[in-house]
Amino acid sequence: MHEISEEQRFLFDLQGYLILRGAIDRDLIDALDAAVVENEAKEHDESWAAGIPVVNGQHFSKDTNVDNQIRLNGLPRLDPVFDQLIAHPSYLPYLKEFMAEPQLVNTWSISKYAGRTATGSHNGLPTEEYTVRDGVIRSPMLNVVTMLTPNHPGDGCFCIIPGSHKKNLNLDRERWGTAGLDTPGAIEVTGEPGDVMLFTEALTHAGANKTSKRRRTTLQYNHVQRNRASPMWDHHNARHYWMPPSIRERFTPAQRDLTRWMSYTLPDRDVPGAERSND
Ligand SMILES: O=C(O)CCC(=O)C(=O)O
Repeated sequence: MHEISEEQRFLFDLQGYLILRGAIDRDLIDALDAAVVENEAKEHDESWAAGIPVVNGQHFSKDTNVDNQIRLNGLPRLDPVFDQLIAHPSYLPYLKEFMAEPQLVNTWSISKYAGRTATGSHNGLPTEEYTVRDGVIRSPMLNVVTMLTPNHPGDGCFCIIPGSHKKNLNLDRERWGTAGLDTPGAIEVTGEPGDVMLFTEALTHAGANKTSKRRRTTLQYNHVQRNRASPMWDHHNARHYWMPPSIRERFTPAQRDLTRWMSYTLPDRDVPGAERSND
């Protein structure tokens, strides 16, 4: 198992991210990139997800509702080549070091084309949930970004505020929400195909303004700590968690709200890509 150095632990805690240069082999990067290009060019049958409450324009397998950008969601459903990044040995030791027991949640690609403007600053994890106790770093949500194309200045790179996972004040959203690199403290994360950035989701991040013409693509593989994925620690009871619509329809609005994740599941539907699991 790869040993995480003292400097890397220090830097991850100080900055909220680490960059692993040349982490993924070029052959795999090329295969992943080809799969993104192929899936961006294809029409996807989205009917399997119809009727799930949060499924709207932003949450399709292929999301084109933002100008000059294509986002693909749920990558292993789209092509088995994407499986190869799951638990990739170049970064798995870091997930274990900073999360203890990581579990993969969403996977998505983002390709930006000429004219894509800066995206909104956000963090997926409240800052108080990033902790260091007795020398142990814990980020219950940790995202891994793999660069498939050059991410050079002006390509619409990831834009982050180093150290913001420990910030005590918020910037005014109206004024700075989509200010990209003009946001106080923001820097652009640049690199080459095969470079990986891993960051605590408590870190404030966004996309910088794109001024170049070429396509820029990254893959995001997001992870949560096992305790956030409760069926993992309560596996002996997990089968009892979900209640079908026939039971939930008798619930009050407050009861339905408290169990609304149950509406987001696909209990008896076919999911595209699943047939490949028997290959
Ligand atoms: O690549 C970008 O524009 C940033 C993407 C981002 O913030 C995200 O996927 O959460």
